[in-house]
Amino acid sequence: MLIRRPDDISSSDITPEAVYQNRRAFIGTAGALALGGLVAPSALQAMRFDSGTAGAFPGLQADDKLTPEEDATSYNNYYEFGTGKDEPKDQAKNFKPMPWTVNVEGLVKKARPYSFDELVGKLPVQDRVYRHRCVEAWSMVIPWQGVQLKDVVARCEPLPGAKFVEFTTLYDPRRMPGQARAVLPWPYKEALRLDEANNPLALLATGMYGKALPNQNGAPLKLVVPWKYGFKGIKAIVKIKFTDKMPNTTWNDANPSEYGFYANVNPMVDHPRWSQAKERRIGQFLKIPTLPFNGYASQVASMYSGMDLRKYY
Ligand SMILES: Nc1nc2c(c(=O)[nH]1)N[C@H]1C(S)=C(S)[C@@H](COP(=O)(O)O)O[C@H]1N2
Ligand SMILES: [Mo]
Repeated sequence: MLIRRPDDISSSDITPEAVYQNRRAFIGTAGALALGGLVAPSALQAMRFDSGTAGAFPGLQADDKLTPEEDATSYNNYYEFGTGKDEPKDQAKNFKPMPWTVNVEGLVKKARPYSFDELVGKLPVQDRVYRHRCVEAWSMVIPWQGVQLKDVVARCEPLPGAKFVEFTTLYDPRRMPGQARAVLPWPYKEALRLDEANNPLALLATGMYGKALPNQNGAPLKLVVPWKYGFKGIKAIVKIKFTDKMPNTTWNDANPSEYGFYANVNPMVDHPRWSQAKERRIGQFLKIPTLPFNGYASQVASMYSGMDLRKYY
């Protein structure tokens, strides 16, 4: 017998049942938190906020709820530790992120290695609750801690000719077992235009949910650019290089017709194999509409004015 659903809900709006059943257990406390109008202090007490109001989190929508920490730390994309969503948590559990060195290279005043502390230490710590939209059409809402990328850029002292910033993940198959398989061209690389890197929304995250960044989320340093698809958010960064030419990026190299350099969230431009008009919010039942620039249009759209966003996807 058919199970009847309200007529106004089409089946494509409904999260596949197995996924829903899997997630149900975690929806409880944190999932019930509404972040639109106010931030419930109890569940976020471990966090420090910029100004203590939800207004500090532009881009959040009235219905957005914080994703349960358990979901954000157990449903991951991190192919260096396996291609299954549940694999990074397990396969990265013995990874030692410290000590950590980041090589700053290219068009900078002085190219040199920076220790983790030299790179991000003593910069103002940011607490930001951001929407996170994976190109695979699922999404989360995550409280990050980190530093503004623009502060790190300034610390690196780029030369006037620098127009792009390229980021590279650690390549060490002994520490990252997924790199033994050629599922991607290693090491993972990502890049931004310099003006994108200097946008106040862009972070280098060092923590989430008030704790140090878990290994499976990219410890000790992960890029967070909330108006772009999740694959731009490169994990375990060991190199930052300033260039005058648009760098190659891993997903674009692997499949240029499916993954562009810009990767701005855009419900109007479908992935060749699926629609990007809606998203499955992890932990929620009904799919929700995807927003231009993931809800951050008023902060970022001007950087792309005059560009054809179908061509520069
Ligand atoms: N080095 C590296 N970074 C990566 C990935 C990866 O496989 N390797 N996956 C990307 C993708 S597709 C997404 S959606 C996000 C997931 O980040 P999260 O696990 O913190 O949510 O990381 C991105 N950064
Ligand atoms: Mo993703």
